[in-house]
Amino acid sequence: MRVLVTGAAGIVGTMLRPRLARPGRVLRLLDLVSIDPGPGEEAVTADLTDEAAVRAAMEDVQAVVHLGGLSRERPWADTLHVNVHGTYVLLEAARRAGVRQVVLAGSHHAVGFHPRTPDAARPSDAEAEDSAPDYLFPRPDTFYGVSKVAAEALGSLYHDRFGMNVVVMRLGSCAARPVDTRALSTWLSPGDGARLVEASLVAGGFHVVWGVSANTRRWWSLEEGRAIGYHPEDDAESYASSLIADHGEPDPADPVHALVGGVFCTRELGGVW
Ligand code: 15L
Repeated sequence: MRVLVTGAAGIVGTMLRPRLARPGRVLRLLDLVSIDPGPGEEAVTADLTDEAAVRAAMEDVQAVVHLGGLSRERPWADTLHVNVHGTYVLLEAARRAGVRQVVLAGSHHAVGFHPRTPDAARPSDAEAEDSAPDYLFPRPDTFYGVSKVAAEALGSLYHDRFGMNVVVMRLGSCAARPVDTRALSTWLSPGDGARLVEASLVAGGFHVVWGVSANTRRWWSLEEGRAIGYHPEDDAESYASSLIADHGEPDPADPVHALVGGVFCTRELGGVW
């Protein structure tokens, strides 16, 4: 099986690359910057918005993990071109090549303006601690968040039109370790990121799942993730005492903690930060 991984040299791609290696699986690593391929890997240097290059990269591919694109806020034109058009180019190339399985890196910033507890009187998840349900309606916090809503919409369209199996991961804070007290709730460990991609690579249908570890303090549902076979093993709580000693207890009234998108909700729209 050959899996095309876009954005393979990025932060998430670099963490996932060794964890997605399997006997009998070839990872075709695509990025703007050149990559030195190891055993079981192939490298393609290409721009995601270059239709001919992406079509060529799709040859003999059975599945795609799309991590490429801008991962933070940028001016509208850049976000539209790279994230929205780039995702269209990727899905269209996948369709033409007959690829049936696509995993898209979405983001919680697609729903960033939702408050942490949308409606306390109406528990929206079977688990009390998960106050943000799966399939939360889009409420982006940035142009970046809008582009991730568009990725969800494009994934849904290609599923309904062409029967492609698509999972969009609403990724939290994917890093080697949680870097601040917010991430005690939003952290996605590299190991759990790989577990989520593996589950997504065999899921049928169209799904939007939260990309979050089994954090004690999480407030995002794991129900849909579990339904596709994602069983996270890590918990940011093991970093809680040192992070709280350094930064203090999280203040639930602070927008950083009160809104799903945290600081993305308050920083300059379309700025470079
Ligand atoms: C994201 O979606 C970004 O890609 C990443 O840079 C982080 O800022 C993350 O969200 C987060 O909010 O923790």
